[in-house]
Parts: sequence; C-alpha cells; structure tokens
Amino acid sequence: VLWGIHKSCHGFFPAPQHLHCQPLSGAKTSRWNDYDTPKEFNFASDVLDYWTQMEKEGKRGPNPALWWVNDQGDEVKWSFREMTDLTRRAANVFTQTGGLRQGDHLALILPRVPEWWLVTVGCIRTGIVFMPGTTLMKARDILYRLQVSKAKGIITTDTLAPEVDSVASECPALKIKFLVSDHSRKGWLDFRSLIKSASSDHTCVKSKTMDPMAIFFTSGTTGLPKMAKHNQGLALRSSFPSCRKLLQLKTSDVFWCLSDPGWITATLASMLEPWTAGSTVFVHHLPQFDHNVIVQTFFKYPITQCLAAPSVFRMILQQDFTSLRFPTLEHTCAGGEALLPEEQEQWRRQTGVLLYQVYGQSETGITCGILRGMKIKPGSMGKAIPPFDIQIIDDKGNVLPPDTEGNIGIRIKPTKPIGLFMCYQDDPVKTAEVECGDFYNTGDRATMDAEGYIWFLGRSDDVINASGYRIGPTEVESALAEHPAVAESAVVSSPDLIRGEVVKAFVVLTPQFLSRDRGQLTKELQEHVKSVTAPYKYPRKVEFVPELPKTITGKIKRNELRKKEFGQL
Ligand code: BCO
Repeated sequence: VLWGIHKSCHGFFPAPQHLHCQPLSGAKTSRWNDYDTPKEFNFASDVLDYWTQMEKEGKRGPNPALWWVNDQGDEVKWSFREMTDLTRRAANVFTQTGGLRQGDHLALILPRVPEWWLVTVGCIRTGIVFMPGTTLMKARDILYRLQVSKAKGIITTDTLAPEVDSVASECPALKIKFLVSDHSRKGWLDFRSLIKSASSDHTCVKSKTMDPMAIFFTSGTTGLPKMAKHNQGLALRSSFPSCRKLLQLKTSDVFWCLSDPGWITATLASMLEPWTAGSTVFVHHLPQFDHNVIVQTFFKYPITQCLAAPSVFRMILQQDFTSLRFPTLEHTCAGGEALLPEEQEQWRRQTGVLLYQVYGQSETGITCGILRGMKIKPGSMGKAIPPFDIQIIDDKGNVLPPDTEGNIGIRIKPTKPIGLFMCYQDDPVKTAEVECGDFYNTGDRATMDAEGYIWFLGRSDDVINASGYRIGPTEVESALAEHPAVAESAVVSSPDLIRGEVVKAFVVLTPQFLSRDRGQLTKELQEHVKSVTAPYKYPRKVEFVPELPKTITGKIKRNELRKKEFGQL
C-alpha cells in the first residue's frame, strides 16, 4: 500500500448532510437536491474537473482516482489531475484526429483496461455518445450494433479488431476505428500513441442535462437488443444526496465494481458514482471470472466497498476458503439478479460485512436499493431511491395495494425523473410499449410491503436473467437456427443453484440428425452458440423434443415450457 486507506480516514465532505457535489461552474453554492435538474450539466467538467481542482488546492487526499491492477503485477494509478489531462487528450484524439463530433455514436468494446475510462470521459467532454459493449461479443453481435446505431466510430482491442474488420464493409456509417493495443493494425488508429502525442488543451462542451451521453444495449423478448439512450442526467443522478446515501462514499473509499464494462452497472459504479464522491475507482483486469483472484484481491488491496452480481458472491461462498475476513472491506452490494436471504446471511457470517441489494436495468440505472445503514429485510431489494417513485402497477398502470403482485413501475408523469432512459433509439414503437399509464413498466414482477420495501418475483416476459445477464430468447434461437441439426427451437429460463437462472433450449432436430448421440450433439450446439454470439448466452441446458408447444396461430408457448422448468405445471 503506497498511501493510507484507513477506516478512520475522513472524506472531503465533513458530514452526511453535506454529501453533495458543488459544480465548478454555474450555481456554485447551490446543492443539487434529489429533484434538481440544472439546465446544463457535464460530468467531466462539473465533477471530474472539480476533484482535480480540489487536488490542486490540497483539499483531497493522495488517493488516486483510478487504481488499476492485473495478474502480472502491473499497476496504473492516476490522480484526478492526470485523469483530467488524459481525458482532455482523448477528447482531442476523437475530435481532431478521428473527426467525430458531438452527437456521433462511438462503439466502445474494451475489456477492463485503463483506456476505458479515458474513452468514456473523453466522449463526455466532447458530447460523443459512447455505446459500451462486452468483449464477449462476436462479429454478428458487433455488426448488429454498428448497423443499428449507425456508429461513426469504434474502439476495441486487437482480439476483436479482426471480427470488426470482417463486418466493417457492411457498416456504411463507420468512418473511424481506434485500436487499444501495443501493436498497430492496418486501417486502425493507434489510440495509445495518439493519446501520448495529443494536446491536453481542450474545452469541454457545454452539454445540456438532457443531451445524450450513452447508449446501452438491452435484450428484449422479441427481436434483437434495443438501444436504451441516456442523457447527461444519468451522471447527475449520482450526485443527488439520495443516490449518494446508497453507498455513502467518501474520498477515502476504494470502490470495486466487478461488472463487465459493457453494462450500465460499470458506467455507474466503476465511474460515475465513486468519482462523484471523489473516491478511488479500483479495477482488476480480470479477463475471466476467477473466485480465487477475487478473494486474493480483497486481501491484497485496501478495498472498502464492492458491487457485484449475486452470482459472484454465490460462487465465492461455495468455495472452501479458510477465511473471508477481508481487512478493509466495509460495505458490499449485489445487483443485476435476485439475491436469496440465505446468501445474504452466509456472506455476513463469513465476512462480517452486510450484503445490500440494489436493483436497476439498462433503462434505469440503479432505481431501488437498501441505502447504507437502512434496515435490511433479507430477500427484499429495498425501497425506491428518489427521484424515482416506484409503485407496483397492473397492466393498465393502476397502482396496486401493498403485498399485491404486479409490475414494477417508475412514475414518468407528470415529470419524467432524471436518470431514466430517454427512449429506445430510433424505436418509438418499443418506447411507447413500455409506457403504461403514468409509469414506465420495467417488465419485472414484484410486490411492495406497507413500508415500501420491494420484493422481486421475476420477469413478466421471456427475458432470461442468467447470473445478471439479461438474455433475449430470440438471440439464442436465431443462433441455434444456423446449425444444420436444428429444425426449430424454443429458449426459456431454467432454475440454477449458482446462476439463479440459466438458458435452456428445447430443440427439435432435423431428420438427418435424429440418430446422432444426444450428449455429443448438446456439446456441439453449445459450442456453436458460443462461437456465433457472446458466450454468456449459450444454452447450459439442452433438451431434445419431438415438437414444441404452440398456440393455434403457431406461436411457440415459451411460457408453458418455462413454467414446467420451474415446476409449476
Ligand atoms: O461456463 P463456461 O466455461 O462453459 O463458459 C463461460 C465462460 O467460460 C465463457 N467466457 C467468459 N469469458 C470469456 C469466455 N470465453 C472466452 N473468452 C472470455 N474472455 O463464457 C461463458 C459464459 O460466461 P458467464 O459470464 O455466464 O460465466 P462466468 O465466466 O462463470 O462468469 C460468472 C459471472 C457471475 C462473473 C458473470 O456471469 C457476470 O459477470 N455476471 C454479471 C453480469 C452483470 O454485470 N450484469 C449487470 C447488468 S446491468 C444491470 O443489471 C443494471 C443494474 C443497475
């Protein structure tokens, strides 16, 4: 440890009631309350540069803004000052070298490398809309995203560059490709060397709070992923006192979020939330999940807070570690899928740290949770976090009484809360479909008790939530359809002890494959899906059936298959 991280260390903010961030520009002395919506807001200039100024004035401790490590013993520690310098350079690389402009779309497909933070903030500085995606994607996933978003630029590593090159000719809007690598590649601009030579002189755009900032791809029941577009307000929400009460971060905190950088959780918890509080963002490269590495990391580094999918905690708890008493860990949160009360209790027993639940979607960010210090009701995902007004609604948007099952709805009328997605890009029909009376209908089922605690029950549609990944059945079915053995298939959710749910495919075989060994065919189909689309979507369970249950109009009754999986039929 090169610098002090101690539980006694005080943050910059003197007391919880002052947990707010004052913008450098604009209303210098006013604090943003839970409902404020300033006309202009930019995370880079209003938050990141604020902390740079605090560092310069000696008002922030020596902790880095970003602390990145990998398994080879490499470390990167950047202060806020360095972040400001480097992200200004990134902004210049995008606009001056890349020719990108405010409002252009940039596909961001990077693993957990320090450049991810330069790209995101560089985009925010210029108003370029970044679109994070997981590096598990294959050429067809990338092609779809580039085409549907009309992305002008892409930034990725040399692992994925050949996949991009294999489809680039089908993406007429794509003008510029940036490579994050130590090697060069024909047709690609070398981001690392451009950053070194770029000027750090850059004026941040004066973005309006309602200007677009990012697009997250989210899986739906029908068709391919939708583009949930967020404005700069997503970042502003992190500075609301209510949102800050969720984690009560201090400048001395070292926050580790294990989400893949392709998901909204990473944008929120690996960047916006901790930096709003002036905390340290901790990152382990972690190219593949490894519970041993995670546990060692908690012992080795002074991490004080952590957010991960419940599957991560579950996978750690299922191992036989001699001790999980981490020296500096104070607070842990789980989100992205359901968490069982037994798991919360087991985590508390073994680590001595409480495990809090948070809930959100790509469309919403974190909307509900157990605020730090709030009473935990095991199994509940907590209460609505202002400015969100969450109610349990019926299919017409009527608010249901306590303890009644319904859809989780977020009030959007008369005022749409800041932080909620703007729309599904270029898809007014799907945007309208999720509006239900005065509410945005999340599609998640739950009940709310008399104290406002929400209890998650499941999806109202066919979307599968496997270890925190939301997977649309159509994506998997269309990948399966490409294999000659598959006449047709139906993909549904199936219960799983570790991942909560997994993808299960019911497959009707083509006549020429009927005599083939089923075990071998299962492996072949799984490998096939892994090879044509992001591997987290592959069916971990496969069942061969003579036919699929269908409605009179020929629509597959996935609901029937799912209920059978969960033992309800
Ligand atoms: O199980 P198999 O070995 O057959 O296949 C696995 C992996 O091995 C493979 N894979 C993973 N990384 C790879 C790779 N193959 C090649 N190259 C790589 N780099 O892919 C298969 C599927 O992986 P998986 O992710 O389902 O399982 P894995 O690797 O055991 O990881 C487990 C988890 C829990 C770490 C992972 O599933 C995970 O990170 N889940 C959380 C997702 C998440 O962050 N969701 C949040 C979404 S945003 C949201 O909910 C809004 C909240 C505000």
